[in-house]
Amino acid sequence: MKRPTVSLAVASGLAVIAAAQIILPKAAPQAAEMQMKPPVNVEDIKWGPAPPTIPPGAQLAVVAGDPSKEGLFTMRLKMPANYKVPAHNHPTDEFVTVISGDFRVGLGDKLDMDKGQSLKAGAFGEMPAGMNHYAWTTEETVVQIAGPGPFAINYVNPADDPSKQAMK
Ligand SMILES: [Cu+2]
Repeated sequence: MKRPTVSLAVASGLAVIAAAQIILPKAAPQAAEMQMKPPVNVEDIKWGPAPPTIPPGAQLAVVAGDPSKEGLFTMRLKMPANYKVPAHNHPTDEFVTVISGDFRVGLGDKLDMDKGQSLKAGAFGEMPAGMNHYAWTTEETVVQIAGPGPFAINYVNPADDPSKQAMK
């Protein structure tokens, strides 16, 4: 009794695969492969100075997409010990994964090192668009930031914007 049932399941499974192969356009996987950048190991990630919109001393690596444009992006931010990002928000949702170090994050309108949470390697945080938050480090820390672009930082106190401080 059981055998016919099993072979029927296998047969219907094969039918689904066959149907999928007919339905899926052949060009789609090829186009995706052409756009895909090869996977990289951590030592092959290319770092550069972070933009002047965040405090000096950090390094940035864009690993996918373009944070300055519309569409999904993924980037990494390497911060030295005792690095501080004053209270700010983003016009888009921000998804943060801690790669290494100790990333301290708090919610609110002013950086307060008595509040906040210590996030270690593997930790994840979601900052909804418009929510004020701040961050600091106690050791060299790497975070991965992903989300829909364009990525921008609005400092709660405009005087905290390092790109404006540099112009003075
Ligand atoms: Cu942020």
